[in-house]
Amino acid sequence: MTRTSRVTRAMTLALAPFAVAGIASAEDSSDPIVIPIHNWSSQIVMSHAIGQIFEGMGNSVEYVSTDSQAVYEAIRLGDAALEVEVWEGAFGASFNAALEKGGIHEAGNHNAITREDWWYPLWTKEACPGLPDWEALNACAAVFATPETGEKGRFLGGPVDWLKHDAEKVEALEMNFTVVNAGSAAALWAELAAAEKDKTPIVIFNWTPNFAEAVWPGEFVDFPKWEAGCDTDPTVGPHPDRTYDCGNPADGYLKIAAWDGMPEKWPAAYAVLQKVSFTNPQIAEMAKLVDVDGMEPEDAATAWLEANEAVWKPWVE
Ligand code: TMO
Repeated sequence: MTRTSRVTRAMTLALAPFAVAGIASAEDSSDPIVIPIHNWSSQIVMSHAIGQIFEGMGNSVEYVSTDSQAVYEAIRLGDAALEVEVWEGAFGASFNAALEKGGIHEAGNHNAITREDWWYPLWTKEACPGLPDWEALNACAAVFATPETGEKGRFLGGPVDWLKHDAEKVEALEMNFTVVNAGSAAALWAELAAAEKDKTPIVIFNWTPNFAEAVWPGEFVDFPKWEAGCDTDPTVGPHPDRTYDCGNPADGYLKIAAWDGMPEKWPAAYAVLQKVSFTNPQIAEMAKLVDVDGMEPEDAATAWLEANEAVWKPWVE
């Protein structure tokens, strides 16, 4: 940016105090608000719900399919405007790295508690009664063995971009398991449904809030408790010389992130975004509309907004 344009910009800001304060005179840019879409249902439905609220205010919105880790760099650079679901377990590290570089900030925090980790449906406990303890799971590894994993137990992880470091965890805790990554969230539910038919023991990656908890009662595996730095600092966690020797946060946050340029470019939409806050049951319901009821995410978002006006209308008024 040249010196002249920097001065012009500063003057524009000085002359437009109302715009800066977010009062009615602030006009949102007609450029589309780019909302990134990932590969699990609640995020897709929530993105469309918030996008449809913005469209109802007269904004234009563009949905772009984006890698769920790279998105924080994209937002920092202004290529995407916001992220509606920053899960602490999966994305805390990428979000923090982007925060440190600058250009992105926390715009809100859902009234939700999240957990993402190894999980099993309750019938699995019959074959491995010491669950949910991780050492009991490890002692039962043979129960989860498949031709694909030989003598080792099979752990079905999520798509690789969720970057759960399951293989690192297996190594750090010396577990008798092999990690197999599912190609999609839908592949996790398909395997779970298949295992349910004859109550085959199975351990997969799962999370809450999610529709799955209403369909398949189950439990998360209890690993050594997450402590900040367990993923980066070998001294943190039970093994003083290893990283990833711990579980994921059991009471993780779910935040909303935004590009630093958003408040100035789309002040009205940003003011709404700051008020957005969904609860565990609301988020689980958004996923259910797609994963159980089979709706398209756009239609699920519209249906959710129609059924829940009392939740979101006050954010817009
Ligand atoms: C990122 N996820 C919510 C699927 O764990």
